[in-house]
Amino acid sequence: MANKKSSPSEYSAGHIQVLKGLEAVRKRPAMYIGDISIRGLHHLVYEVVDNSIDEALAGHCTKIEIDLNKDGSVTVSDNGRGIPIDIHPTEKRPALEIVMTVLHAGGKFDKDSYKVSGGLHGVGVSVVNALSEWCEVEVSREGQVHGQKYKKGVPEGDVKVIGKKSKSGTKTTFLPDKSIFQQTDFNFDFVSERMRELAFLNRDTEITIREESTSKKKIFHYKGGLISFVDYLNESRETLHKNPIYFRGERDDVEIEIALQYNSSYIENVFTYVNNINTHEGGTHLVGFKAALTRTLNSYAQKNNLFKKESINLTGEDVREGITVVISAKVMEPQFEGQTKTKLGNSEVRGITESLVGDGLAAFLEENPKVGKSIIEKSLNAARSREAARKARELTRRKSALDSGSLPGKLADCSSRDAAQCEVYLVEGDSAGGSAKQGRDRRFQAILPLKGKILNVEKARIDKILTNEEIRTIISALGAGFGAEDFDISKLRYHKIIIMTDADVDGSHIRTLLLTFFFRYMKDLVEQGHVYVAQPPLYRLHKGKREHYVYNDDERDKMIKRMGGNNIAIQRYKGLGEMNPDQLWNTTMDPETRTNLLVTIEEAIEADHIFSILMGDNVELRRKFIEENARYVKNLDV
Ligand code: 0RA
Repeated sequence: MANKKSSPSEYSAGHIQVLKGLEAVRKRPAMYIGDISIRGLHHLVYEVVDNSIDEALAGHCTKIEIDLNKDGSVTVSDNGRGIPIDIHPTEKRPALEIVMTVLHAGGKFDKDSYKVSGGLHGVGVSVVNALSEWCEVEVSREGQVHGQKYKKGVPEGDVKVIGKKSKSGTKTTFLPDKSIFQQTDFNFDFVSERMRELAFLNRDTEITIREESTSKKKIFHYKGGLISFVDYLNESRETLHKNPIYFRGERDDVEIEIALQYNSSYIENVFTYVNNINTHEGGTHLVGFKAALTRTLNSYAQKNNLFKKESINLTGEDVREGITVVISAKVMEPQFEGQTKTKLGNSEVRGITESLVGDGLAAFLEENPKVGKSIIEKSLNAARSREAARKARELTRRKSALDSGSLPGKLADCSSRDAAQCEVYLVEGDSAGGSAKQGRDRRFQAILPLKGKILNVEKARIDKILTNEEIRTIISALGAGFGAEDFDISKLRYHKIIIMTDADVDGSHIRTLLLTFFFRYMKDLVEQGHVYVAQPPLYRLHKGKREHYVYNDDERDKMIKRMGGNNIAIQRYKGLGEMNPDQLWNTTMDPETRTNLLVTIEEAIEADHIFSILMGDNVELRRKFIEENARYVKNLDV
């Protein structure tokens, strides 16, 4: 891996350090970017964009452009100040080269600004460089363009002046290394979703994404910031008040921004960020917000006699029913904790958020009594149905359906008790359930056939949801409870939950309903990667002794060519029930050969948006959405 252009005498301790660093990254890429799947691949883009976002946070960049190029490379350009090119005092190399080649060198030049530095982001652009077949960077500063090129992170030459330009900025192009990543095709929609999110969170930044091969282009620029974000999230929902409520405040180098709006659903929809990173596990900003919301609404209701004669105390869950809220904190030195390092730990943020929301909300309620009244009424309804739910739960417990001690009769359990090894198939229909039971490896595979209608949880409140037979069966089979407060993933009886439905309209409907349920009431399950979708084959191609299963029309056509034209018997599976137990095992259930799709909520906002539109009330929006997003909702009956 030596840099051939440097003569041995030019070798310095710095160079050797760089080569060691690059080697470490290329040897263990997952340590730096999470994994080497399509997810890790996309992190490369987000990492580079984050650097431009940092420049925007510092107040020096207003435009970011992302180009997915035809040759598979990606270009990220911004109109910031440009990465400094002056010679680093101790390293004796241009700062630009250090940033591009030394691990974690990125942020050291500009201390007094908010920096992305947690989770998977913030590892530095040198990691992207190390994992790229080639990379080139162009920095425009003080009238000149400076450039440097790299192969697998190693400079091909020095930083050179390569042109003139009056406007400043940084432009980075990289081609991910095919020998590192499982897959190197970027997905326009994935990248778009993250760019949309960043644009909501940074209202002054305009983000453009283009795809050369399809000429697709999107420009995201939301001058309303978090308010636009909440409008977007509630787009398909019936809101209780016209405009989102907005707070912003700053104290001791912590900046907090919050927008919230109630809607008529029963869902608590909370997104929290620190320095633009989604804090999936919450943290002190969320704790402060929740405390202030509960306290302020209770005292407002007391003071204005809105509880009437009822002696009621609204709980946190009551006041958050039907709320959509986005919290964005900017913290100088964030501490990230939790399993996935997405929980804010800084204790000072709690009090700052709590007093901002407390004061701001109290003032808002005084000025908007009508809105105040409707929020309290909504919360009171939640409190009453919480009581009803408690009774329903007790009832079902007594019937022992939700009691972890007894399992549903329909469940064909596996023999292993080691949850980490166990998987449960949620199978559409009794006949497929029967085949699955016969075909499975009963040591670690359990089968739960689902027959009845699964409730649309987007439209029902928890007490109603709990009366649904199929849902109760699922809850008790999984053994970990449900709901934001009660779901306890450590009690989960199977670490893989695999949804196996027919490849038709009904099948995808059931799949969507199940995913919606998991997403809303067992979020950790999805967030921690326990939910999978089985991929049964669509066709069986058969000629003489040869037999092949294929999973889509494309593969079918290719396989027909490979098998040689005519006399091929093509069987199209309309449902899982048409496969015998052996076939089902061989094609769909055998861990050695199957391909399950892991359901992730990397795109949690998109998931919320899709679910709310597909399952919500707004028929016109749904029709439009399906027309525009055929890709997401293929075959979906809604
Ligand atoms: C530190 C200092 C300065 C600029 C940047 C970082 C910077 C980094 C990136 C990464 C992508 N785009 C960027 N744009 C700017 C400027 C210091 C100065 O000019 O005084």
